[in-house]
Amino acid sequence: MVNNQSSSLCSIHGLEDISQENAAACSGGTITIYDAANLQGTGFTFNSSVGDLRFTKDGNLNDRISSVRVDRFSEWELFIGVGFRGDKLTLRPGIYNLSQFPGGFNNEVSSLRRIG
Ligand SMILES: [Ca+2]
Repeated sequence: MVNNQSSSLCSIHGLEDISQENAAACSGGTITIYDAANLQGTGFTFNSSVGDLRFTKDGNLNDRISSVRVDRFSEWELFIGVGFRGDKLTLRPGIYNLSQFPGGFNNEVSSLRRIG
């Protein structure tokens, strides 16, 4: 799990004792998903595709995502169904509340695919 403190860790040069997950976040390419709007609640970070959010290293995250942060150097697709099925949302780097998009993505996303 990577929280908001990871962005400040990234700016500390010469810091070697950071976790593997923080290192991934610092190098870019991650998505962090939150179960509340405005990047609130608990954040869970991934650097590769997740085909089924019911079963992740952090437990069942299915149909819970309300906001996301897409890190630099990456692009992600969020799907309503598991296995990259159903309606999808394509997100470039930035922060988003899923309620801002039409199609009912809030609390419905079930898989994540990294496409860039
Ligand atoms: Ca779903």
